[in-house]
Amino acid sequence: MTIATKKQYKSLTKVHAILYAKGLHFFSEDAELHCREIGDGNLNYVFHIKDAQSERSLIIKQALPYAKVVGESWPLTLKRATIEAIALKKQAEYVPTLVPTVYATDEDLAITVMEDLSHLKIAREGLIHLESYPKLSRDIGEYLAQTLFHTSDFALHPFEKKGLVSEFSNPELCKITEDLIFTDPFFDHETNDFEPSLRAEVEVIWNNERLKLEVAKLKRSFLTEAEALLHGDLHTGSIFASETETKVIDPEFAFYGPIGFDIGIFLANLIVQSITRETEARNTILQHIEQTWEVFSSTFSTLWKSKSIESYKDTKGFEEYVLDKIFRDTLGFAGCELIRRTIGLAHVKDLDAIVEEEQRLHFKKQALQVGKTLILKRYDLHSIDAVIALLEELHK
Ligand code: SR1
Ligand code: MG
Repeated sequence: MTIATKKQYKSLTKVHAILYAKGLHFFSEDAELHCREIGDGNLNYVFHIKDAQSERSLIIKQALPYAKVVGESWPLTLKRATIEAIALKKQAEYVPTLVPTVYATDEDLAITVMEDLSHLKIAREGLIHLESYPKLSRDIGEYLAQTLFHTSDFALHPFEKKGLVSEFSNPELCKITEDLIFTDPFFDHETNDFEPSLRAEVEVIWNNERLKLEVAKLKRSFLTEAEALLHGDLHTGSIFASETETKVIDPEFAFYGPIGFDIGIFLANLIVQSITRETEARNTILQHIEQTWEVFSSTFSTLWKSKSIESYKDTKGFEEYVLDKIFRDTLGFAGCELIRRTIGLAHVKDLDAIVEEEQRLHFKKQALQVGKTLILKRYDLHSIDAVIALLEELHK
């Protein structure tokens, strides 16, 4: 009789990672494997393993039992490795070319073994260095429409959809978002982090009851609206890109939430880029912002017409109502992301790496301003063009 025993979790070193890779039988027996730890995110180890001779390579990603960005004092569930792996597999059903292939998973060690994408660059890094990603917004618009439509009630039998809602229950990672995006930045909370020169602007936010009411509504949507399987953390650091390829990685925050959340997070990170750029380079980003929404909404609409199982799909006005709700949510969530990336715990390099202080503070103030406007005016901005006009206005 074989009794399956749980392996004891321990965090990998580079030597362990090589031994682990050898056990996968992905490389030949005599391969001489080289390993680099390349994780630059907030939460995990990422080992890049390569056989120099055959050029074969793979990634071993391991979740740590705490948040790397803070340290061991912030314990974090290892279940997020499983969530990430099952989310990648689910997304691959709809957008196989836009996500990395998962080769193996190991729940006890919180490991996901996957395709090596190191020939690509993290989009945030590339964008900061003004690299051009002509496919980025088309691919992300497509990714958003396909993954969000196909995992929603518009495409799935209610039993299947509710099964997925429960499979993707991710309370601890959701709590991070609830705190870091929707709560802490709007109060004088210890996790916040901002330059003393921004205090006046920050206090205006903390004292703005109208703004806080709108953020409370958005937080409530995030907490209660299980519309579709979200990536949950779709910022430009969760995307690998080149001129010809786009791959969305890192869905450890995946759960069932409001459709506009993924779109809003992505657009907010593009907006940060647009704020920091000069005219011509800025236009490229504004086009990406416009195109993301256009590709998302037109693809979602095509899927609605061709694949929706909803009895009311042909009822006049219903599709428009759904897309309009997604658009308003998108703007509101984008606003929250802009504010938290500027004054909350987890910042972005696009702003923080600007050495010249006056310039950096100027851009940060603009990010806060746009964030507030998107939240407060989300019912007055009637199209993505209105959002672009708002961003252009900043530079007049
Ligand atoms: C403690 S985790 C901080 C942030 O990093 C992740 O990428 C998420 O965006 C989270 O809010
Ligand atoms: Mg991440």
